[in-house]
Amino acid sequence: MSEVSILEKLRAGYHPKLPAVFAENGPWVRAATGEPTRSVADAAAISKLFPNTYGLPVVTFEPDVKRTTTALTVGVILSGGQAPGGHNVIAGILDGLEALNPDNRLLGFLGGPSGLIEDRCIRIAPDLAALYRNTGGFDMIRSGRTKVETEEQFRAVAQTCRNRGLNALVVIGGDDSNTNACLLAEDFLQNNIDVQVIGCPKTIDGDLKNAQIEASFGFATATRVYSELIGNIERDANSAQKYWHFIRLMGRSASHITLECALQTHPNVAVISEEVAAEGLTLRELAEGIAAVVRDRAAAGMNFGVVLIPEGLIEFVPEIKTLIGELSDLLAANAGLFKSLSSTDEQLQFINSKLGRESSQAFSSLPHNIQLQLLMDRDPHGNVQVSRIETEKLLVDMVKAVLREWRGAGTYSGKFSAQTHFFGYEGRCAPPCNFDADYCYSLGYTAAALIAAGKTGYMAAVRGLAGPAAQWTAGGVPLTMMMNMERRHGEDRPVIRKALVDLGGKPFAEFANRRSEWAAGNCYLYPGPIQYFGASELCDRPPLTLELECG
Ligand code: FBP
Repeated sequence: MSEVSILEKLRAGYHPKLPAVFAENGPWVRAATGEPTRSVADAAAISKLFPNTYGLPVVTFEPDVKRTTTALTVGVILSGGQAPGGHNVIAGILDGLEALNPDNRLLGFLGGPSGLIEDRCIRIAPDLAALYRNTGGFDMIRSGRTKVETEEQFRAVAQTCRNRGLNALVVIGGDDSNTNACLLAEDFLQNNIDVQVIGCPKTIDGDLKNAQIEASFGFATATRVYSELIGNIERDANSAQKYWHFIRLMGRSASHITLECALQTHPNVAVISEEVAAEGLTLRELAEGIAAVVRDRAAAGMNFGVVLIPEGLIEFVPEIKTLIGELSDLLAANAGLFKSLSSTDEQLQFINSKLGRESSQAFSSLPHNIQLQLLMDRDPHGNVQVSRIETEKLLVDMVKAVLREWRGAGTYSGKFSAQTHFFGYEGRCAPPCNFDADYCYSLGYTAAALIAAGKTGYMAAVRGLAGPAAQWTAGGVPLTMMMNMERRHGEDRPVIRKALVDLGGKPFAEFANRRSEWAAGNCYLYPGPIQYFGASELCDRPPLTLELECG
């Protein structure tokens, strides 16, 4: 990193804000504990699988006296997709550990969990961290999606911990990576390996949240980047008045990103997958709903508009959800045979011969490219890779078909010319906004304090996020508390439950109240780029959905 931009140079001097308990006491805090906890569901199965880490109490930090702690070696990994602020989590861990004891050492394992399995790491010293403070990306130690799964991999990780003399490991990741962190914590306790495991909630998708974890980091920055781009496109649409823009937004299964961006930009249509599932809409009904907005705007002389589509939409359309479930089980059970089929035609034939009647019909109704996209490899955690399914193109084609029918029937006479976009990677490595820079640094500091308190099997938790950082509180939430059983790779497995958009919650209610006005008019909002310097109301604001959720 020889040359840096002016923004990076100035931004390096930003001092992230910490919750008062740390701002006033440094990492010398006392862990106050509450009652034993239960998993969000499937308590019997989860408690059996996690006999040592199940039922731990929630931890809240309170001020304590300064004391000397023994020197520790701590490892850290970044796991899964990039999210703005990861480097600040590492900086927070480093500064927390340094303050506790200058002899503490932090090791960064390279390329995610595989770095841990293969024992590849670097020392993260203050001069290295200085190059990455307040920057986006995960390039300091990179990331990866390998899952620690087999007995051999668990033993390899244990061996790495021994080789490096680790006392603790921090896993910075999403729901699947933190599930893995919990499995590691349990495995270490079962095998008398004295290594604590702490998780940190990362993902732009915003789906790693619950009653205790208010937000995952990265969501605030990524949605600001997408909202800037959407606002720019809205202004272009309103200037040229000739295109409908169909914009697919990253976010995996949940529609949190789409909902947040809709609240920030007021598009004409925003599809929320969770609502599609709740109403049991078919793809055809969904297309008809969008086409109706196109038709009504055309009747008012507006042959243009903006539609937001969540990346994971297709998984929520009931007939496609059943199909995806069947496909995933089929592909898991016949992986070798499927791979040996040399042409895509043979693969499609094989799949069609194995699917049940309804799924086979749903599969046949899809265009060829979408069929192939649904057959692509699942990620190491068994998820369909929805970022590779071009739902925005599918919807444009379906809306076109509906409008063609309506034109034939004499109920539509407008023009429909569509542009498609996919925003995802554009936002994942943006320099963190103040909210993420502060939140991430606080999470890292909290992880260091949890390690000093001797905790394992916990996720670092910083709360009160809708208020100013000085009023935030810090502590830890047992990872088992967030778990339930889900079907993955054809088997029931313990996983941290993903948070979907709550259709009874305030953010969705706000959107539902306003959407017909946005559909009919041009109520576009242009949020512009993230501001790193200037008025607090511009720079420090948390996401709108978080403000609405936390009052
Ligand atoms: P995680 O934070 O859950 O790892 O995923 C973030 C994400 O950006 C998703 O929104 C998206 O579907 C996926 O990663 C894309 O994966 P990849 O980086 O492998 O293309």
